Formats: sequence, C-alpha cells, structure tokens
Amino acid sequence: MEDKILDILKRKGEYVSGEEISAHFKMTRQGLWKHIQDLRDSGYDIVAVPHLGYKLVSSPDKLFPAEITHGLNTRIMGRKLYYYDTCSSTMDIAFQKGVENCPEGTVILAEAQTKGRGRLGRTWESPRHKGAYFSLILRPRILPSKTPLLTLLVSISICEAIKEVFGIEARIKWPNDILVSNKKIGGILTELSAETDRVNFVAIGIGLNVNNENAALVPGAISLKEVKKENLSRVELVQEILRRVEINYLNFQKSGSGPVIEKWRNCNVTIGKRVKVTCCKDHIEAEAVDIDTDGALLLRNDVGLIQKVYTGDVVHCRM
Ligand code: BT5
Repeated sequence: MEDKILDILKRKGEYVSGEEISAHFKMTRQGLWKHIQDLRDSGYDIVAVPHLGYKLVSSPDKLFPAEITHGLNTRIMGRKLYYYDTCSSTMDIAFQKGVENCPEGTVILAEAQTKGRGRLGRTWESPRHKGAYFSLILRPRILPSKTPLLTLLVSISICEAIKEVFGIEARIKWPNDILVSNKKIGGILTELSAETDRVNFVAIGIGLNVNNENAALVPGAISLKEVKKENLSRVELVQEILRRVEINYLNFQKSGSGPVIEKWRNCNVTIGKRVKVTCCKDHIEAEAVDIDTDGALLLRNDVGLIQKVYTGDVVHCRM
C-alpha cells in the first residue's frame, strides 16, 4: 500500500489531500496517517499541512522497488523486483528465484552483501548504501556456450548507462571488468543453470562502486563519486542499466550477436593490446586481436597462430 501512496504523491508532485488519498484506497484517515508514518520511517520526507494535505519533499537514496519502478518504462527488465537490506549475495537469491520459475527480467537488489562474490570464489566488496549490487535473471533461447555474449551485452549496457546518466566514459576489459580511468569501477558475474543444449536461466550479477570513498576501496578500484566529486543517484543508474539491457537484449534476440559485438568493439580496452591471460593454471601471453561471435577472445601468439579463450583473467602488458 505504501508503494501505491508514494506513486500518487510522486505523480502529483504537489500537495494531495488526505481525503482524496484515503477515498481512493478506501481507507480511514488514521489508516493513511499510519502508512505516511511508515514511509517517513523508511526515509521519505513527507510534509503534512492542514487543508492542503501531503507532499513528498524528498526520497531516500535507497534501492527500494518503488523507486526503481517509478518511471522505469521497461517491458521485461525489473518488472519483478526483490529488495534486501542485507543478503549474503544477490546471486544466491537469484538462483533460488530462477529455480522457482521467476519471470525473465526479475531483479534482486541489495543495499549490502555479506558474501558478495566475483568469479572463482573471489570476494566482491559490497559496503552498505555505497554501491549498486543486483542480479538479473534472463531466460535466453541460446546454447549454453553462447552465454558469454550476455556478459558482453550487459557490459555495453552498463557503459551506455554510465555515460547517459553521469556523462562518464566507462570502458570494458574482457571479459567482465568495467573501468574508468583504467581503474575498476564495476564487475559482472554470469552464472547459469543449464542442460547440455538448453539454458534454463542465466543469473547476471552486477556490482558497481557508486558513492564509495576512495580510501575505502580495494587497490586498483575507483567509484563514480570519486570521478564526479559528488554523491550520485544509485536509483537512476540502476534504472538506466535496466533500460539499456532491455534494448540490447531485444535487439540480440532479433538480430543475433552482431550489434552486441560491434558495440563491444567500440568500448573495450583489450583489443589491440598485448595481454597475459590466466585460465586455470595456464598462462598465455599474446596480442588480443578480436572477439569471436560467441564472445570468446581471439589471441595471436608470437608465431602468428590464433588461439581462442573463453574465460580467464587478463592483464594488459606494457609494450
Ligand atoms: C567480478 O569478479 O568483477 C564480478 C563482481 C560481481 C559482483 C556482483 S554484486 C551483485 C552480484 N552478487 C554477487 O555476489 N556478485 C555480483 P572478478 O573478475 O572475479 O573480480 C573480483 C576481484 O575484484 C576481487 O578479487 C578484487 O580484487 C576486486 N574487487 C573486489 N571488490 C571490488 C570492488 N568493490 N571494486 C573494485 N574491485 C573489487
């Protein structure tokens, strides 16, 4: 009910009489007052003036579903949202929801994660209210071997959103790092539930440093706040990412991997570099020459042979 009351206050943007709201929802004035109090307790600044009614002055910087859905205008992404003040990892919940057949586009958001994770069991630092931590469920009709393309698709969507909302140029380091000024501002974790030739669902975890102070970041990391020198809206960022993912995903379903690869080529920092790729215990040092249609990285070694790598940690070598 609070979400619906908020929606009215946001849409009107002005004073709305208590009588009008309580009549609309068929509740008593006392009942409405109680909901207004609950909203205030959640951080909404709502003023009440006799004879005028209620007015929303400001919203808290929280990733509440009501904030994310307001003005989102997507058809698939974020139509179903789960919000946690704290959770172990949004990926754990994404898997539960995926198995329970949640709809495509379901999003799990958290203000803090106690066991935020990267690839290969690494940790993702997820301090409360500082970053955007969320997982998105997709149910693509593609072969499991093609799912790395979704990491590329989400990474280009993140770069587009960061540019659109904050005017910051972000770049992608293959396979899953989002960089600004050559430092890591975010990462993507793609995990899937699949059979040999069919994907049940893909959970895509996105972690972005938004309002973190430099001193609290791991070495080599940066936050959007440190770039812009001001606190930024996490809600606007998450909304724009969901919009961009939807556009790119629908285009991917219609036109295949071509447009994703093309966009990715334009915003990556890996192609053309000499790189050292570590995968399992193997190291390959070579030149990154291109990306293949399935999202794999194509390397040319010193004798000119082309090798394909599907995953790994990449270090850009100095030449
Ligand atoms: C990643 O892994 O970059 C994927 C991170 C995905 C995090 C999201 S948050 C929402 C969802 N729920 C989860 O539990 N995870 C996803 P990887 O490429 O393995 O990089 C991990 C490495 O990045 C760590 O070993 C650290 O060196 C570094 N790191 C950890 N926290 C960081 C942070 N907040 N900012 C920048 N670098 C960080």
